Amino acid sequence: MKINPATDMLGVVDVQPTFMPGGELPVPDGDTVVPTVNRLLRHFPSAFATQDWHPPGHSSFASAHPGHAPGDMIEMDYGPQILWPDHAIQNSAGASLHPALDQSRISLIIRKGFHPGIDSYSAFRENDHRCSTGLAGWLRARSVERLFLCGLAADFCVAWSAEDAIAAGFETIVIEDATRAIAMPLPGGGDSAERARARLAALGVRFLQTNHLES
Ligand code: VGL
Ligand code: ZN
Repeated sequence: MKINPATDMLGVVDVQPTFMPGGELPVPDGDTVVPTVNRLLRHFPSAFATQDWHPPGHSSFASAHPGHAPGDMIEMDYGPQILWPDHAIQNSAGASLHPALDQSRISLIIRKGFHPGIDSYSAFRENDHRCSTGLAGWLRARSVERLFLCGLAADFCVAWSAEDAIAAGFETIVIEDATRAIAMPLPGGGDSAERARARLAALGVRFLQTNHLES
């Protein structure tokens, strides 16, 4: 697939040490996406990144809900919420963008999850589905028609971003070898990675490998 620099954009989701082995919410092999994402970045004249950015005691942390453990599901006013280990704490080393990420073409960084009571997986809006990050407007102002997504985690922040990108009218492509999934087992069988992929495919999201892109 040929990249059109005028109308294509790359989004780099949550490439932060907190989501990598040794971090607080490690995605298996999460660190292995960094060189692939850097290779991808060379195809695009400009890109944006997201950064999970939680205050201490954030409501998505199991530690903020006595009696609960990471992986538990609770009901928030905006719907069901999976509880996570404390992660991506503002200003911690783990919350920085990965030091080996080539940021030379990243012109926008969207921080998400900073409201203490609302989690935010998607680059476009918070999990209450009300507060917008303004990303759709930024993309439209830059004449973007097609959005390529990579980063972590494939089944949460990348998947929710892809879903909102389609809803906002962007052609949406996930670069599969530049993502890794948490793959949490789910009640009823299967895991979050399989479910997310099927949900996205049904919405019209396409999946591609880095070596199928040319600039
Ligand atoms: C993420 C869970 C909690 C992600 C962020 O980046 O996919 N997942 N916060
Ligand atoms: Zn988070």
